[in-house]
Amino acid sequence: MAHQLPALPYAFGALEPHIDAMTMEIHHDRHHQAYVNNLNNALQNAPEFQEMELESLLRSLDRVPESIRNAVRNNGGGHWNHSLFWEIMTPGGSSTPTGDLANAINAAFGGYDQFKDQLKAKAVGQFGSGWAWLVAAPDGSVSIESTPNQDTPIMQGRRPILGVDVWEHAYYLKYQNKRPDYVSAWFNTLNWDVVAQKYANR
Ligand code: MN3
Repeated sequence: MAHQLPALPYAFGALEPHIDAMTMEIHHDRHHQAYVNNLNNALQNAPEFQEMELESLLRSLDRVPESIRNAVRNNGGGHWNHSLFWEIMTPGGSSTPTGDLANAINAAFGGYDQFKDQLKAKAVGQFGSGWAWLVAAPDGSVSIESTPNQDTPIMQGRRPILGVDVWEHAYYLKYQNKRPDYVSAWFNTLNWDVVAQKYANR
């Protein structure tokens, strides 16, 4: 079964004014769709990997034929990363972490504001295109990391529960070169209920 673009769980304009409707439409319908299409196209040359679930595929890149490995890495990573990205944003939802996740964030960073500062610094500091992540370890501890391009901590067997896309296509229409302003606004879109669920299921 071919990989498929997940439906956006809210309207393109639902995250205004923080993320504009045109950016959301192009980002989801064109960029994410292209990752899905390119992944499916690449896998046409490797039938034994077509049925593999996406996370398993991303953890098995060393077994993917070299002729399509980069295509699977870039487009499979892009598909996974964006699927998470749409899910953790919402026009509603709780605006700050609660419960066990709040405790883990406080333990790791000293508080929610400090967490935001550190994630923002990581996102702004990522040279060129990539992502910044909050990753949950099996023991419940959390950490911040970044990846270039469409690489994802999933490829190293780790569990990102939140990620911010810092490719220019994610913000350039509204924020132009002002990546820090985009990241600051993006925090207002987060659905901490969904992130907490992912933390619980780590
Ligand atoms: Mn993107």
